[in-house]
Amino acid sequence: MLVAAAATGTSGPGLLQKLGRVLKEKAAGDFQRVFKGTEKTRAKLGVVDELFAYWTLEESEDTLEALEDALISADFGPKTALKVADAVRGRIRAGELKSAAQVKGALKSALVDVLTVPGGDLALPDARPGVVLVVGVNGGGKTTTIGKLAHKLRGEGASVLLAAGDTFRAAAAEQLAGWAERAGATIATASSARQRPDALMYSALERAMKEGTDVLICDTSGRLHTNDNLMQELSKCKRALGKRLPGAPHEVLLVLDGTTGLNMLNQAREFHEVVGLTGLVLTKLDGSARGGAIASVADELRLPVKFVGVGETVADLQPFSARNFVDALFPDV
Ligand SMILES: Nc1nc2c(ncn2[C@@H]2O[C@H](COP(=O)(O)OP(=O)(O)OP(=O)(O)O)[C@@H](O)[C@H]2O)c(=O)[nH]1
Ligand SMILES: [Mg+2]
Repeated sequence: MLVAAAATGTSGPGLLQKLGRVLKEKAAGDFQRVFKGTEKTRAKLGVVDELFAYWTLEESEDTLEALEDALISADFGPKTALKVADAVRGRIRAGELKSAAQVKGALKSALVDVLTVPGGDLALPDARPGVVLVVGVNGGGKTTTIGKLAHKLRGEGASVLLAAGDTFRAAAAEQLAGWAERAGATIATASSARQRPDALMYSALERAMKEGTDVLICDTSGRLHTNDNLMQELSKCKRALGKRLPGAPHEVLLVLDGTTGLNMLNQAREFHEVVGLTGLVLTKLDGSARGGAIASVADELRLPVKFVGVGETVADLQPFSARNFVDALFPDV
């Protein structure tokens, strides 16, 4: 009866804190979706297996250079590619790796290390409401991600309120309302055409607190990270939430379009500087051969990837597992 209990505000303590972990455990068996969703990036990296097929200890330096190039061509970024190649090089020199299979294993674990940043689960506080602010450039997949996430949280018995903070695009609130209906969440929309998004979020949070809602998720308009005014607006939204509830928002998630490639690093840097991100969501991985770029963002900004989007259905939002991601990109043949 968790659903009813949560809806009436009587769910037991700890529900919110557990949600992130529960979502991850449930998705652990969903490797196939991640595998399918990384098809294009994997194809791009197919050359790595060819390199290993001809690997010899004597010529390992050439292979490592070719490996670095292969990672760069799949958008891993020069710094990350070098870091990974160096980690493998160090282990070859230490005499730890003697076969191509061992070198491949070392490559994979170096990548898992790069992609593993502490705090990868959705982190919500013990007391409700947990507040999640979702930001990113235009069309990256923010609203879709919010809908999928709301669906998952409702499935775990949490009550969810969605704040239609995209007051810029006319159809945005309707799109979010569609997701709210499908997910069984409620929605808070602007009280007038002139209401600013920070004011809207402040009052949505007030409502969530009054109604005993477990999780408030705030949508925002897409904006370019180079547009100062719009970035400042985002900062205001964050402040408004914190003013109403100290500590809120508990999560500030940046949605990155998986087809963007390495330019996502600049986006992430700017958004992080202005609003202080707590995590990343990588969407549209299914349509991209450039998924490797996320490794650079995680590595250089030390931000955890929390979810990946590998398709348009609800089940296609997956809690991120570095191990699964790397296994999907470099399957053992
Ligand atoms: N294939 C695929 N499509 C996705 C994924 N996530 C989102 N999309 C699609 O990307 C398009 C844009 O998604 P939205 O959620 O509207 O993006 P947004 O960031 O809210 O866009 P704005 O509000 O205009 O900035 C939609 O057609 C989604 O269905 C994904 O993981 N895979
Ligand atoms: Mg949107």
